[in-house]
Amino acid sequence: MKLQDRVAIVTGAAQGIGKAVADKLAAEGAKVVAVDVNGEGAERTAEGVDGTAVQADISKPEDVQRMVDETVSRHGKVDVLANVAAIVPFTAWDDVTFDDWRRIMSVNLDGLFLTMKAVEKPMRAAGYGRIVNVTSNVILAGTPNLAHYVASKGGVWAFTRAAARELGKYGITVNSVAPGLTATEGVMASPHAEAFEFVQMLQCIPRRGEATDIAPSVAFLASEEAGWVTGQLLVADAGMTHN
Ligand code: NAD
Ligand code: 4PL
Repeated sequence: MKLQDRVAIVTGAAQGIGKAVADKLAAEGAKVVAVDVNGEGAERTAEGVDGTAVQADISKPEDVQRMVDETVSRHGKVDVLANVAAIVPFTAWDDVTFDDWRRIMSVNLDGLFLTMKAVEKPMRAAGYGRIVNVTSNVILAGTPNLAHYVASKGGVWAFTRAAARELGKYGITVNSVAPGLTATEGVMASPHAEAFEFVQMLQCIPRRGEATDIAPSVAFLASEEAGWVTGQLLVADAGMTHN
């Protein structure tokens, strides 16, 4: 088990990739703090992994501080931050408004800034940390109907590189995982669900991506043994963007 006795905060843990990450980190021995704006969903995930839940909106500084305070008061430390929560829109370019843009940025980018700032203190005190930020292969593919999201996820990746540079001296690694199209509750309830057939033709491995296909990449980067890997992008998309 790669994460025995490690304490892991997973945002977006109510469903989809976040839930699969919570399940996988727990299977590797971690004590999981399942965080989501959907408090009931976070509770369900936490129950399944014998972990704890925190209802929090990652775009709100006071929620994020409470998330870290509750984790440290219960477990005494934060070893892993898996940033999975995000808004995944489907909006034709002609219909994207400035309000849409700002809302995406407030969750997908402000949320990263706030969570990373908040875990930095306990991680620096321990001289140890593993931060994994989920971006998307849309930053390589320029996928349509997602321009504001693509911009936010490009920011996630660029910020990951910068933070890796800033935090390495404290024993903290910062990496990104870039999934391709994945069958999650969010995607299956959106027009993205119709893209699987097309996307499978672009993949090296021609089947539908599931949340459990993504979680092991996050678990590796969250593990102690990945300590020589930082500022990296691990693309988990069945080779869709390999060329
Ligand atoms: P999803 O919509 O199924 O689940 C997202 C979860 O995040 C939900 O439980 C939601 O309540 C939570 N959340 C949203 N805003 C939040 C906030 N402000 N504070 C706290 N929690 C919040 O999404 P998913 O498809 O599982 O995607 C998860 C991650 O993977 C996202 O970062 C997404 O960008 C990324 N991703 C997804 C795909 C895909 O095809 N599903 C592909 C590439 C990247
Ligand atoms: C290939 O991250 O990676 C649709 C929606 N298609 O959110 C994504 C692809 C979507 C993706 C994504």
